[in-house]
Amino acid sequence: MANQALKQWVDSIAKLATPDRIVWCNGSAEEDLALKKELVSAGTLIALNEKKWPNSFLYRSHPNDVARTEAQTFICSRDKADAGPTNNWMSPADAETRVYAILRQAMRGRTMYVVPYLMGPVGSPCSRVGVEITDSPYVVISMRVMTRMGQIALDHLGDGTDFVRGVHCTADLHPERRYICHFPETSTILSVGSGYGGNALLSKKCHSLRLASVQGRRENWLAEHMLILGVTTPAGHKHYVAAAFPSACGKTNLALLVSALPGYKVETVGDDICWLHPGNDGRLWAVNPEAGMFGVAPGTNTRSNPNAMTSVRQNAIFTNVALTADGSPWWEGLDDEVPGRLTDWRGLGWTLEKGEPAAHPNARFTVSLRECPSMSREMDSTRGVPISAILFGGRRARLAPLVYEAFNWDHGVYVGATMVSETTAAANGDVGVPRNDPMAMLPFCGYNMGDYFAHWLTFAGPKRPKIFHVNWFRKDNDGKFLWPGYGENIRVLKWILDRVEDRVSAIDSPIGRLPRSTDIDTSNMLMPANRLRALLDVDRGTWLQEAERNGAFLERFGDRLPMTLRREHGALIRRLEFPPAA
Ligand code: SAT
Ligand code: MN
Repeated sequence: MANQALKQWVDSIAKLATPDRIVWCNGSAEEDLALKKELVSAGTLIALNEKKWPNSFLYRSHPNDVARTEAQTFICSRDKADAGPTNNWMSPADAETRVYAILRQAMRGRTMYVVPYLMGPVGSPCSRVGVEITDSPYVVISMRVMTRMGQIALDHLGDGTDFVRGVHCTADLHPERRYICHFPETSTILSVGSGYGGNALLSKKCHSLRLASVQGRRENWLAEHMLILGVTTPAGHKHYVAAAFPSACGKTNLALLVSALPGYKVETVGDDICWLHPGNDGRLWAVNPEAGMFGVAPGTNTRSNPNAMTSVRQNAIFTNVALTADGSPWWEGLDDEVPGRLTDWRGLGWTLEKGEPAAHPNARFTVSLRECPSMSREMDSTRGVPISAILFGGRRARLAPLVYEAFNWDHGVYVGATMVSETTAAANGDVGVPRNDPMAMLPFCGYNMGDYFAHWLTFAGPKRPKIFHVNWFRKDNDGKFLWPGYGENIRVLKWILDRVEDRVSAIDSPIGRLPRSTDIDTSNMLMPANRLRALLDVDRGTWLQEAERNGAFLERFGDRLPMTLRREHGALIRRLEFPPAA
């Protein structure tokens, strides 16, 4: 082992956690296979029907450990004000004391895996190295899918000292002894007491969003909770779009979209995380730091997301889905027919009469993007892809129209900063409650979000992407979705790209620029004119209430809230109160 800084750090953690064995992971197929065999014989992993689902496995997490736990997630900056009002904060010393107490001898009798990983394309100046120490072999096999893992990362690091240090220990999984702590000043993560998703795969939210957002602020780039997709138009023009939606709001579905409009082709660069760098040409360039998808299973099927279904046909790891008698994975919304008998996500017998879902609502599939038919070759591009449009959006049963365009960059940042979405099963807590989730980064921004908004505002410039807000989730008075979503969302992307190419005009409204209803291509779909009007409707009264509520949210940032956003807020209220005569 050549890298002394890495070796010393691993030694220090080994001294603390006292594992029986230390394994340095190289990321090879043999290593992966051996781990899976071990996990299967221990009963931790269930091999699925080899004929139907080759090299695929089911993993069940502890029933109290099924989603990110935001209440136990901490930013441990030296100064509390740097974590800001939307993060939980703990002092670095306090966090170390608490977590070290749990880590002490916690790996006795266990194996400690050292997992080097690279976030971003091989050879890219944007890419970053992390090393995760973990006692969970499930984490190791997942990291191999989600990142470029092993020797590749050590090669990138060389004898450098600039790498994110992540320690993960399953410990006793007791929710009261669960801590996900981030130390932005030392690029360190300490995560104990959870083996699930974003709590345990430290490359994902902990490194690529919380720590990377801090690093991006220092180095003039942005780490965002965004998918990246490419669209080729019938005229052969290629555009890239980045879109921020909260967890479990359809990022993977949009990223893997199969166009319902002939002539449009969508390719996938990323489905969750995007690192945006300003290029010398004035444009913003995006790389996907990840290599795999950790997608929500329930609701995924051959109609809603055919590319995801093809992706998971082999080499997939399923977590907390149900199991059929023939060893296939199953989840709500997979097909119209519900099997009479299943084994549910906890491993218990299940029948429909139980009245409970068989798969956990936050059940996931983990699969390499290389399995995805729509994967873009640009995923490995060292400079990334140039972004033409940024989309913000959430789940809004009411209020937000299908799509609108921000007037300019500053207004777009305001639109992102005042995003609201109904909560989902991706995090512990109530589901369906509207909450402010700026840029879909509320749970993932590693510093004061007031400073984060200011950082966003510095990216204004003539060649920057246009900013839009979309909402696929608007409902009518009977609670039925007004918009079909999924592959039909290309119709909204079409309008967005027409705006980018200056091919279509828009109508100014108080909240932004709206499409004329005739400019949304509804060919070959059932879309009565009154439903489209309802989808594009802006009700000034409810928007004023919304603005008031957003004003209170923004005030939480006090003097860290940029003046520009205060001004945008005031301007929105004036436009709503005194709309220009039509
Ligand atoms: O559990 S994860 O944070 O990885 C998934 C999500 O919530 O987006
Ligand atoms: Mn996510």
